[in-house]
Amino acid sequence: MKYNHKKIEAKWQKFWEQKKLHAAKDFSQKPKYYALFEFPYPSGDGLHVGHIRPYVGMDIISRKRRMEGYNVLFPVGWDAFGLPTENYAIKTGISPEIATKKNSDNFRRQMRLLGLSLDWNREINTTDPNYYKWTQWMFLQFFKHGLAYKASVPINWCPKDKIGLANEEVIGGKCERCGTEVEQRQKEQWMLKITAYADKLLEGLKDLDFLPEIKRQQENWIGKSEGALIKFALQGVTGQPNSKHFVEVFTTRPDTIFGATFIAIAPEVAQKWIAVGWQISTEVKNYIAKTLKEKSEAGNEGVKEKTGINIGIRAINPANQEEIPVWIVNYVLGDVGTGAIMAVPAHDDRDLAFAKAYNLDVKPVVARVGSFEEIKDPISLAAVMKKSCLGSGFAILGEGFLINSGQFSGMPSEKAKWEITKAVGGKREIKYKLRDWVFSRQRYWGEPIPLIHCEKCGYVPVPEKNLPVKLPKVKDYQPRDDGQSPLASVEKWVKVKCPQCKGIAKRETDVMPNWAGSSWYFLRYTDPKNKKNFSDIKKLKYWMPVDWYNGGMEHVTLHLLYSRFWNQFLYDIGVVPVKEPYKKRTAHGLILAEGGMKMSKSKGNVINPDSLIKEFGADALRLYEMFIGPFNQAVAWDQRGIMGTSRFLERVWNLGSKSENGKIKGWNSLERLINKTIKKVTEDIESMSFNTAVSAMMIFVNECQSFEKIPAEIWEKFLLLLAPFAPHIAEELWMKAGGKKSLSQENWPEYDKKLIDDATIELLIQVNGKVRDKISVSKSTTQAEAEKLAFQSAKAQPFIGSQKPKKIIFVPGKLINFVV
Ligand code: ANZ
Ligand code: ZN
Repeated sequence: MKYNHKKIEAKWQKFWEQKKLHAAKDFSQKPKYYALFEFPYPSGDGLHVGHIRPYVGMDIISRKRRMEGYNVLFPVGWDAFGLPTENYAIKTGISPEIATKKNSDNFRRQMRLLGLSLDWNREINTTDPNYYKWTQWMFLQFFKHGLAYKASVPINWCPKDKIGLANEEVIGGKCERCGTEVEQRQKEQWMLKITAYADKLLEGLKDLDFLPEIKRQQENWIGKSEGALIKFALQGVTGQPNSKHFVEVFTTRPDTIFGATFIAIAPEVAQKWIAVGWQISTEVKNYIAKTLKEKSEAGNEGVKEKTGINIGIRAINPANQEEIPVWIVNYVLGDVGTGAIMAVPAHDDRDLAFAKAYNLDVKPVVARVGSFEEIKDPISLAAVMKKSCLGSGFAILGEGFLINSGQFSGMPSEKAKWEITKAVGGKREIKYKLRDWVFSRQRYWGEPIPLIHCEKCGYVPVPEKNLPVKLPKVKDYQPRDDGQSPLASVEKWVKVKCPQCKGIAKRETDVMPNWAGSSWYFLRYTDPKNKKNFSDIKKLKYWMPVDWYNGGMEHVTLHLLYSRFWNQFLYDIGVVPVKEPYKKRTAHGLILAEGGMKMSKSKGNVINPDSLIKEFGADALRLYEMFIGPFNQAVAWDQRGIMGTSRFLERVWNLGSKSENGKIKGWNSLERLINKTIKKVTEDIESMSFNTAVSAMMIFVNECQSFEKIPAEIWEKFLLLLAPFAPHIAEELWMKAGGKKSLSQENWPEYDKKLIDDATIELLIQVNGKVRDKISVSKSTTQAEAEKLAFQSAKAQPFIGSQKPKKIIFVPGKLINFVV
């Protein structure tokens, strides 16, 4: 019988669903396992082959876990609020609800065709009022705990999309979505105070099993740095009494203070000085004006060339009382730290570049050595400094031992940081790069922020019993030219009574950003239909945390951080049972178009899975997605690849008829191979080395080609291994081989350690009892292999001769002796 993927795949998909084989059971004798991938945004274009990669990866994990005896939760849903659907509504007039329904129907259909072992009873949709009721409820908890506040903030404004963008959504000064140049605008926005959780988010990372790269990116994003605020007295200020003037700098390297050769302040700071009456020359004033203009034009990218001007004021270094000049420069930011720095050209690249351009002093004060011994005498110190990269234009970065630093010379720099801070009367200070989360959009397709504004009472929460605040129907989805949400035009909806004083009040018309619903969706899967709560605490206790979460690298600093913050907050107010939502987080690489370009609709190089499934089958597609390359790396699509996996499956199919009970010739070597394959596939799945797992299975199948018959016992083990990767064909062949249960109810195969021990040993080659050669071989080398090797041995072969030996004695793992 020919391999008919269409028939087989439809048959098993129906079977799994009818028998509810992939449904997660709340509470069970079995241990639980929660496997998760990032739920998709249901776009109008349907799935493309890049989406599928993480889905299949996590499906393999889930299927393996079921076979290992776990009660698995493997859910899916739709992250459906957001711009593309809204822009589609603006263009076509089709309501976002209708478009979302159509798109998610299509995604669901495609995911079913792939044979993903999802629990379809737990499907969720962030735009369903029964879902966003709880997103709103959670927002109110933030509000009640003082973590949601309104502030006027400079925002990145996309003039085309008419939307405020988070910093993360601005790429190279342009809107991430449409590529339009982003403007800066001052706007009232709702903010979530994620900065209050900066330390908890850092601390929490320590015990998590996240890829090191993921941890590093989150740490950098939070950007904790410990430094000091240090005051420098000023001299030569005119227009104000001289005595009390000083400038305060923020530095992460107070240990380098003896190397400070000038003070650099931002033009914004200089402006403040002028505002309080300092007299500054016209030349300097012109420089300030010019620089401020330049800075605003350069936007987020910052200025290209460093410029500055010496303003004639002098600062006294509190460490050694030396006078150093004060400069206004364009590379110090007005809104970071104090807007003023002590510049240490020898140890900071930016300061060095500037000092070179303006001919300022460079004074090294830290030697990069592992111990003070290395620089104790002047000669070795000179040698160390000569080797430093200063000469070639790079600052000396990092820790070391202090030199040229008065009584601190010889001290390790880490220690010197705080000793010097103390000595100069500075203040130790912790700073973060993390900023609060802009949490409102002036658009339509999002969760309405459930607040009411009353002239008398201020912002008042919508009472819980009135949640959800549903999105009203509108005729026009276009944002208004005044920058307000289209909701602002729905007067009947906006006008409400104040819940507190019953006076006339107005609803908030901003909606939440598209990161809101995805910040807690993993909680909802544990109890998706609950009407009384976002989830039953008992179910949360049973299922949480997520055991394995896979997602994109591009979400590491946004969604992953936001959702950890969200969960930590819910934990703190006692409504979720675990501090950290995800135990383990991995990431997949992108799939690029043939030739290595990014797949995109505009380039017309997107590959849709529908036709591939039709032609080659879901199993072949799944297998190719896993075989295409290392899971965590970007790889280019190659149509020949899927033809290859499809041919492989045909070969597997044909092998099915070779399986036979009982022992057969050559069984030993095949038995060893299947055990090795079990070990390889078992371990490779755990490290997401799916590609090498597939190639191990290919090696096994190749080996089988040379056998007339295959022992049923071995064949069945192979099918168990194949099941997570190509589940349909595996089920069909399993049934044909006499299997009674679905493979998901069978046990994951184990390997026999004795049969795969691959330690190498020295094998003696003897001829008539005399050792003629020693070769290192694997411990499991068979007699046949050993004979072959002996004949290849240049040392032993002449003694064996070409005649057939009278007798061959083989002691596995020790020796082979030819009697000639
Ligand atoms: C002296 C120094 C010596 C510094 C040295 C660095 C190296 P991170 O670590 O990124 O937080 N800085 C402070 N405020 C600044 C501002 N408003 N604009 C531009 N740069 C500013 O950076 C902290 C360092 O960035 C601070 O430590 C300061 O330079 C600079 F060998 O002070 B440092
Ligand atoms: Zn009121």
